[in-house]
Amino acid sequence: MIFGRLRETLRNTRAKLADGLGRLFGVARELDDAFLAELEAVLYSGDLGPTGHAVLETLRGEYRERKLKTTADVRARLRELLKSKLGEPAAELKRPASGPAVILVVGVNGSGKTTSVAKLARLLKGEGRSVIVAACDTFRAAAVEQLSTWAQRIGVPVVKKQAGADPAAVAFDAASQAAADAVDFLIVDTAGRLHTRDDLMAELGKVRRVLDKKIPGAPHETLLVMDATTGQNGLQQARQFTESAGVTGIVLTKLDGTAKGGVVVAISRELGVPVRYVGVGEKAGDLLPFDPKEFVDSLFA
Ligand SMILES: Nc1nc2c(ncn2[C@@H]2O[C@H](COP(=O)(O)OP(=O)(O)OP(=O)(O)O)[C@@H](O)[C@H]2O)c(=O)[nH]1
Ligand SMILES: [Mg+2]
Repeated sequence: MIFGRLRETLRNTRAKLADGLGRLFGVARELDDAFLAELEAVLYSGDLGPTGHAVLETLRGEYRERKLKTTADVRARLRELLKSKLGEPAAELKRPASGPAVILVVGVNGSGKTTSVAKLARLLKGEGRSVIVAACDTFRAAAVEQLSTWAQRIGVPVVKKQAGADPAAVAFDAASQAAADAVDFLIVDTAGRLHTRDDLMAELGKVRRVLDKKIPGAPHETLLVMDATTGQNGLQQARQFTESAGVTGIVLTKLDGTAKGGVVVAISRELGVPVRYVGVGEKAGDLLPFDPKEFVDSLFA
């Protein structure tokens, strides 16, 4: 991830989290319980959630054991702990030994799915991969148009049907075309849905089965698109989505517009699936592969 770019994106998060950390660590102070309480409040304001609390418990324990003697010790250890909570960067997107890799994109309404499909198509195309996209959000005519417009701009083919068509039928056509053209990636856009809507979750199941029938093993990745501005609230929703929809990775969008960037730490920790990409704006180029270590460094920069 381009460091400057991420740093800029995290402006709002930094305003709370990083500047809070800067204020705390910027002045010479004794390390005491009050300092640790203030640190916990700063992490809380940055939306680190329970992860922030867990980190603080570790720091308090080490302070009591006199392993941490100064606020500088705490700063270094905090950085280490956050990095370890975030884990390693996600591995490459899963791909079959031969044939197209299929990426299914899911999430609640308005989270940024269609935009992310387009951005991802552009990213992969930029790496020299051949890509097609499928407009399986047939719920609204505007959705098909939106993806078609993006696809044209980016220069990738789009498979679509009229609004109201069965999403699984679009998936079938798209998988057939992807296999026939032997493209590297097929990216499938879907309609927004809540995990609580059994009928819509069943529809998603049908899309998955159709993809798998045409391209065995598909979808190889199921990316849940999550709006970072929902912070901890979105996390609960994401947890249930992850369980019921076979999610293998997260795309965290709108990181540019939020002070809740700390939610990244909580997501990686609590959902058990990696944050793969972050959305940092509305343009086609505004999707960055997510690197946990750079994220932490940009908070402390
Ligand atoms: N600032 C910012 N805006 C974003 C980002 N990603 C998406 N958006 C905006 O969020 C809005 C919704 O994006 P869509 O891609 O249409 O969302 P969706 O999940 O496909 O929506 P539905 O299909 O209606 O469920 C649009 O105005 C996008 O431009 C991002 O990373 N940053
Ligand atoms: Mg959409």
